[in-house]
Amino acid sequence: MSTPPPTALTIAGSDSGGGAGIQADLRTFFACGVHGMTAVTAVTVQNSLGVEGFAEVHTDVVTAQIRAVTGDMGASAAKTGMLATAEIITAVAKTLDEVHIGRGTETPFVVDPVAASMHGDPLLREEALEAIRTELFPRATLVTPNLDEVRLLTGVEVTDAASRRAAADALLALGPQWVLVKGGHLGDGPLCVDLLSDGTEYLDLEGPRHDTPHTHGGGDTLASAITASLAHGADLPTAVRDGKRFIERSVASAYPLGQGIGPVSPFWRLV
Ligand code: PXL
Repeated sequence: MSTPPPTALTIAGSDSGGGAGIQADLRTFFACGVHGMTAVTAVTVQNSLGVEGFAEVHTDVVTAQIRAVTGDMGASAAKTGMLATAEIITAVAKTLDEVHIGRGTETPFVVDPVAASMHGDPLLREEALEAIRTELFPRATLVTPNLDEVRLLTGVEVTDAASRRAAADALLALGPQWVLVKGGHLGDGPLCVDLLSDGTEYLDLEGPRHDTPHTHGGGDTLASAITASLAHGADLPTAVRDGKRFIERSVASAYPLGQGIGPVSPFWRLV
């Protein structure tokens, strides 16, 4: 017998193509030495060419999954991905309070506010944005929006360093402890700049931009790597730096698979 690794819970949707969503989270948790547990919120029908549709999981089943795993195995950290509807978001928020996960507890909670797939297919009903703002963000240790999600959530269009900072402040006003404004979708220069802030510190985190179309699951993999590092006990800025190193290598090792957008590879560490 061995000592159990730290545990991490992902509350997210299934990607039948295996590159994003729950599947990306589990690949990443595994590669980062964390035991992954899941509360599935929706089942998408998709491949590398796009999302054909999805079915939501009943809210009672979503919350029962969270209670079942946390009550028995405990969670060292948790994250959310695709939550699909306002009803699921409200039920998840209530249940996280009940099981003591999120801001004000000892268990860090990362919110990746997934709104659409890389192909632009919606993964969240429009009316659910308000539930993300009011129910999820105030409970989050960290939120990790990309620039499209920043615009949807705050109305701020990020085009430069000043608007990036304005976006961070607008997101912090919604109540998370930290925000990571991901700059990967901005421009095509050699660097991607993300801004990490808790309203006191504003840290520009630079990384190389890799010239690849195969970035399916990139956001999920970053948020999961950060969650895994938090599960190992890292402080928040350290976990974000760990996560960024992990996603850079995962993007550099991305592979073409199918006829569309291939997945990033969390397995770079194992080959
Ligand atoms: O990468 C965002 C994402 C999250 N969750 C699911 C997805 C996707 C993107 O396609 O399918 C289930």
